Amino acid sequence: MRLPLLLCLLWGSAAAPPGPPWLEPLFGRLASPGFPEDYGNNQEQVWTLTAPPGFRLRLYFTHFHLELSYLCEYDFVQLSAGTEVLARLCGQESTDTEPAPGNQTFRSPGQRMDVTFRSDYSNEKPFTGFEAFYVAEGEPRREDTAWANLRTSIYLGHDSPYSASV
Ligand SMILES: [Ca+2]
Repeated sequence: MRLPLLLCLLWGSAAAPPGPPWLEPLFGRLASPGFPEDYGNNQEQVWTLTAPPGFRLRLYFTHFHLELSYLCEYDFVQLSAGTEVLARLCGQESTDTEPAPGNQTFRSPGQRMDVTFRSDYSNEKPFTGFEAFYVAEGEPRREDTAWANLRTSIYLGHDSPYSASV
């Protein structure tokens, strides 16, 4: 009597979905404090975004209006992955030394992206800050690899060792 019951329990546990589901949101919105109102002085906010394993993050801005300063020293939005700085943005439109995001899309090199907003102690005039959206997307490199493998096997044709079993 005991053995069938044990087998049933084992079967039940094997059929259960492996591991907990991913708890981080797959998309979301970020905005400067008080948006769409002007942001205050001496603000600092950090968002740590994490995509599920095998995914990375794509982020784009729908609004960007920060104080412009040389090399974005005063107010900025910085995108980073750990210690790697991906972009430091300020102003409203890009200059030679200060990038603004415009219609650019930013991608994290891995699962993680940190977004930092900072404002210094003063503003020449009111600035409305920023609004951005992010989404986790599949790692394109894996698709590239799969496609490359497929092309290789097609190219090899009858000489391919894989075609022998077909
Ligand atoms: Ca400022």
